[in-house]
Amino acid sequence: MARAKLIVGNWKMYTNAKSSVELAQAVAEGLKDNTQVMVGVCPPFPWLTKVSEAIKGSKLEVGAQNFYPAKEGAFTGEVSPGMLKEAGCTFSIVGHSERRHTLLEPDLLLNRKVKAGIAAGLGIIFCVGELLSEREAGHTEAVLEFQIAAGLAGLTAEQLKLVTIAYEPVWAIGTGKVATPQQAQEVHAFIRKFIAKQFGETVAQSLLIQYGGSVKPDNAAEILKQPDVDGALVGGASLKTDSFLAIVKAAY
Ligand code: G2H
Repeated sequence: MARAKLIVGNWKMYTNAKSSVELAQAVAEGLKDNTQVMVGVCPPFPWLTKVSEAIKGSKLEVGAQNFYPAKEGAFTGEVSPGMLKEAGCTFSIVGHSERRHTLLEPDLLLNRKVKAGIAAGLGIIFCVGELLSEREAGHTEAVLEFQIAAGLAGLTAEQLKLVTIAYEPVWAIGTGKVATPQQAQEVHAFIRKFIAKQFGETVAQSLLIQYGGSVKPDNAAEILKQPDVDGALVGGASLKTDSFLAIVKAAY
C-alpha cells in the first residue's frame, strides 16, 4: 500500500525567538514546490505561536514536543492540548525517549497523553524504542510490544488514524550511531505486524511509522527507501535549513 511520507523536525530545547522564526520561514520557503511529503517542525513551547504565525498559509505544520493530559487545572509548569491548538499546533510528539528516560514518564501517563491529545484533535507522534542493553539482551521486540500495547491501550481503530508511531532506538539518538536500513526495516515491519494483531490489518497498512535517531542528509535516502519506513523524526539535522530540506527531498 502506498503511504505518504512524513518528515518532522524535533527542535528539542534549541533555538531562540529569532532563530526559530527564521528557521521555520526558511523551511516553509523550501517547501513551496513540495507536493509529495508532509513536513512539520516542533519548536520549544515559548516559540510555538510566533512560529505558527510566521509560517501561516505555508505547507509546514507546527507541532509540540509534549503536553499534559488535562484540559486545564492546577498543574504547575504544564501545558494542555487545547493551549497547543490555540498556539497553532496540529500535532504533538508523545513519549520521546528523553521524556521516558530523563523525565521518567511512565507508560500509563503516556497513554493518558495519547488519549487526551486525540480527544483535543491533535495528531500524535508516539515514540517507542529500546535501550542498547535491551537490544543486546535480545529484548527489542518485547520492549516495543510493551510500549505500544501500553501507550495505545484503549484506542479505537478510528482514533488510531490520528497516530503516527516513531521508532527511535535509544542507542541511536543524538549519538551519531544510526540503525542500518535493514535494522530499521526489520523493526518497522515488526511494529506493523503487531499493530495488525491489535487493531486489524487495514489500520496497520495505513499507519505511518517514522524512524528517528541520528537521521542526516547522507543516511536519509537509504532509510526512507525501506518499505515500512514512512518518514523520519529528525533532531540535530532539523536545526539547519539545508540539512532538514535535504532530508525532506530524500523522502520524495
Ligand atoms: C531522536 C532524534 C529526534 P537526533 O531524538 O527525535 O534526534 O536526530 O538528534 O538523534
